[in-house]
Amino acid sequence: MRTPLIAGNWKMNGSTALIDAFGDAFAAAKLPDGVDVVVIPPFPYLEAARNAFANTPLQLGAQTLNPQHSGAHTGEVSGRMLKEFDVAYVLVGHSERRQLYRESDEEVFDRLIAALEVGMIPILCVGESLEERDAGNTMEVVLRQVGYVMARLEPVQRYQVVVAYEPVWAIGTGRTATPEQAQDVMAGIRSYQASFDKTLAEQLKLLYGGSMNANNAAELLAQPDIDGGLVGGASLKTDDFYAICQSAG
Ligand code: G2H
Repeated sequence: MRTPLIAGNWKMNGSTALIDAFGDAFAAAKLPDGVDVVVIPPFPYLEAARNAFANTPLQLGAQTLNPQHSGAHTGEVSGRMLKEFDVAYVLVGHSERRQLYRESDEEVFDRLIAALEVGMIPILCVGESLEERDAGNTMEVVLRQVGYVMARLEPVQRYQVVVAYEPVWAIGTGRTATPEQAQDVMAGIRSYQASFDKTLAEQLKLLYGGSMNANNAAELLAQPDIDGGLVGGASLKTDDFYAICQSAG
């Protein structure tokens, strides 16, 4: 019912050589039917990626966007620009953006709206810190982040958002949430969405992120409320990323 989605967030990593390696590997690769696969490289590689991925099933994503479509914002990139490079997805609210660049829920919402305005699919990232988990506040934190956005969207816009649950303590640490821990939070997000609309809750695509790799992906993706993965470190190797995509089939 919900199409699996695997997205590789390269963060501030990669090179034109890696773009070419992915183009070559995925041109030859057979992906499972009905699995959407997105590569999210840094901005400077988007044009090279668009060309290298032309004969592959890989779609393109971006790691952030400015809430404005143009203007005096030195160093920033707008959704309108990203659309010119066939960028279909964009991350908003990644914990690294929230922490390192102090992005508030309000800014995350503004970026998400900018993505919707240009027809890109926003991947809204949410997740709790270790302190918040240890204090028993995981669901409260996650639902505050999801709810801030969802409560402000028009009903039809809620269908255009993908949500990625990424426990902050599992990001880049090699420490993955257990499938049960991830499933519990995903089920909580889905049932929260049902408070808006039951059909929305059934259709909402939920990704797990946080040290997903070729060894743990199958077990995570087998959970009933996990529809895909947002993969960081393991998305920088063609073999590992391909194996994760296979697990989603
Ligand atoms: C979480 C994830 C990708 P990693 O940030 O967004 O990264 O898989 O390296 O934990």
